[in-house]
Amino acid sequence: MAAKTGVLVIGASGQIGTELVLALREQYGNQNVVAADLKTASEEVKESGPFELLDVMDRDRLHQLVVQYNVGQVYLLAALLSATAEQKVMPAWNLNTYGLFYVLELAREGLIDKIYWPSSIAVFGPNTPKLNTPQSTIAEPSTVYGISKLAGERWCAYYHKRYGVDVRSLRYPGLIGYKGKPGGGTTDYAVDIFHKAVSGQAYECFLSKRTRLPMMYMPDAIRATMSLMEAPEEQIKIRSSYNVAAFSFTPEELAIEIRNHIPGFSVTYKPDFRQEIADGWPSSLDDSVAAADWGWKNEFTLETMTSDMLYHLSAMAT
Ligand code: NAD
Ligand code: AKB
Repeated sequence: MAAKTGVLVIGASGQIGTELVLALREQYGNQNVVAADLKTASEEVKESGPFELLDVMDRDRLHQLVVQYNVGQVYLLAALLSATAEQKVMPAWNLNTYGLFYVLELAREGLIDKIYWPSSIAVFGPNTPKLNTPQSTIAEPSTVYGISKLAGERWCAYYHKRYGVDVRSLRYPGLIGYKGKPGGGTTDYAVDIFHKAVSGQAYECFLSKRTRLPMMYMPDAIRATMSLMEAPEEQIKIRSSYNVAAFSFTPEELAIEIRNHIPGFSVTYKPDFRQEIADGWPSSLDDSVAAADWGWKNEFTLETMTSDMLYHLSAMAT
């Protein structure tokens, strides 16, 4: 049987998809990587290869696209993130878990070969050790988003063990990038703050100044995702989801770092409901298992991420 060369990215118009589609197209060829989403994609994504409207909850349409494009790999990014999910509890649970089920079922039926599905630091909760959170530890999430991600992790491990499905996953920390806007998460402040800084405006932060969270720059997140997916199967020993880390900071530390480039930049703090979500998450992660299994190592630091973000956003503004 001919190899399945198609790659389908579901949720391609979001913060990660906007960048991941372009990286996958470089790797696998523009015409082989199909971007799909409920909403239209960036011009760069639409102009560089195929784009299809898709509601992942529509199983017939999902099946049709997989056959039409000879899809071997699916990257399932469609989800409702932590802050939005607290406002839309049942829709979030349904999308975040059934969307995954439908894709896992395609693999169980032999229609696709490999799945990438992101989990999150949100699987941890207030009882988890906060510093250097281990790969395996107490995970008692208190948000609908975290509960849905933890359930998803367990289903990934189950489908791998029971049916041999090649599903791979990372627990992303908060992701920071300049191409796509964040979509309703608790770590969104760390992107919004850059947009305000570059446009010469003050920023009102919805988390307190001393809330320390793990974060990662998007180029590292894309590299981690693609390395995980390309690693030989025998190296992938964790089939729930791998901790991956880069750096941690508080809003105050990020503001100080931005001020090294834009001295007059001002930030005020007005915590809202997202503070409680952030308070339940780790401050830093131990990613030594990912390092040992498939060679993960971040490249960007807080300092290099900040100067790169400011460079690109300033260039885009002129
Ligand atoms: P996002 O909200 O920016 O993008 C999600 C995309 O999914 C959107 O374009 C949306 O239109 C699409 N979508 C929603 N419902 C859909 C449906 N029914 N069918 C098809 N598409 C649908 O999210 P993101 O930041 O790009 O995150 C992608 C994945 O990574 C999610 O699973 C998220 O939980 C996970 N993650 C993200 C971060 C982060 O910091 N961005 C951190 C941890 C985990
Ligand atoms: C969110 O804040 O919801 C996401 C995440 C860490 O999963 N960025």
